[in-house]
Amino acid sequence: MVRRVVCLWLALVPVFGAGIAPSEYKQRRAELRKTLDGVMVLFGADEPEDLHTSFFQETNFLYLSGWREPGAVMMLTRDEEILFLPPHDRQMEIFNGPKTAADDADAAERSGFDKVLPLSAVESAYQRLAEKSRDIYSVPGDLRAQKLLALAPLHEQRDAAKEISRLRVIKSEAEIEQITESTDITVAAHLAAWKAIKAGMYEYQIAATMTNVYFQHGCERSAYAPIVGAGPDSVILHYMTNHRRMDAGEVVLMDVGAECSDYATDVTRTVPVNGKFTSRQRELYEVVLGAQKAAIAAVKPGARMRGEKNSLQQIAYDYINSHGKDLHGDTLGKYFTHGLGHYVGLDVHDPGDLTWPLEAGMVITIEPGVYIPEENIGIRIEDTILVTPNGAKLLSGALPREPGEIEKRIGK
Ligand SMILES: [Mn+2]
Repeated sequence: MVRRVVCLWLALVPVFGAGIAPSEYKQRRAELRKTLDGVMVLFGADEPEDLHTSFFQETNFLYLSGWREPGAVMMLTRDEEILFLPPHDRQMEIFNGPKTAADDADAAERSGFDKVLPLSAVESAYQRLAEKSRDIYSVPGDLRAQKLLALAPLHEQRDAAKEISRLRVIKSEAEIEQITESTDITVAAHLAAWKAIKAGMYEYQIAATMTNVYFQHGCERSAYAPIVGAGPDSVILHYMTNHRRMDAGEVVLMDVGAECSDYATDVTRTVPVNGKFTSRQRELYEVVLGAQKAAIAAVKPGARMRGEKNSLQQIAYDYINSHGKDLHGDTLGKYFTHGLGHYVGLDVHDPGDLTWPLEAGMVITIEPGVYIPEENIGIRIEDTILVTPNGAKLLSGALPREPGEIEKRIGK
């Protein structure tokens, strides 16, 4: 009986998107390869030894390959693309399932790479490609890369992650579809939490309500550890303990987002535990909401998140600093203690320079906040937003932000 109920419910949820087509991964590599003055060496993630987590591919490697098996290496030049795979380890495969090796007949077809070689060929291939190369691109701080690079010193070293971020920052249609899906499911998670919230519940119960929604939808993990903080916990920016009882008269800040089909989203709402903001909470809430609206209104191609006079960061700060006061009559700007936003994609904090001018196809968050420990009130409102040719599309816009609308839905 229980099983039937669950199945019925699942039948009502949206069907997963098609994911990223193999041809798109190949096209991404082709775009990147055109820009290279040498060889790029990338190391994929290894099988984790920590049993807390299953295998997840490193995101630059994933972006360029879609390859989901551990221990792989990739080399890219203008003329060549090679994937290196570890040999079969039958003992490991008993535990972790069958894997692909370079000598499997279908290795090239499965990977979409022109050439697939065994891991043992990495050094010789690198020396051959480095000989013809001006620059070597690798991810700074990757020890495996450093060891390999020592085989061909005297080359110009360049940051592979930076080069790849120029591509990653502009999302394709398929990527926008995936982020939209993660966001839709996350909005459903927030709404489920709102319905459940009541005084006396524990923060972890709200976190569990939310993660349950997206795991039931088949999302593979949280895009970041869920943050559910009430009262004094609401002022801690990355509070992840989620272990305190929530009481009437407090606000609860929920910064929770899913990762579905590899793509993240990032959504925060702050609501009253007993369904009604105090007048002080509402006053502060309106300041943060006003700042968010002012910043979102300024989102368009050419605008900048940071680094110039009229940046979105400055617009939000100026709004907060010119509206409302603390208990001592001081302005509120000093309580906005973090950046206004970041790129979102395969990573919740997707790579890219926040001083770059915005372009259509970028996905960002706008998340002003005010945190006043003295009053045990922390308020953050965060939406995931697509930059369009004319402005902004709130991908998480289906989740209410107006305080009156929120009050109508808490605990109901
Ligand atoms: Mn965020």
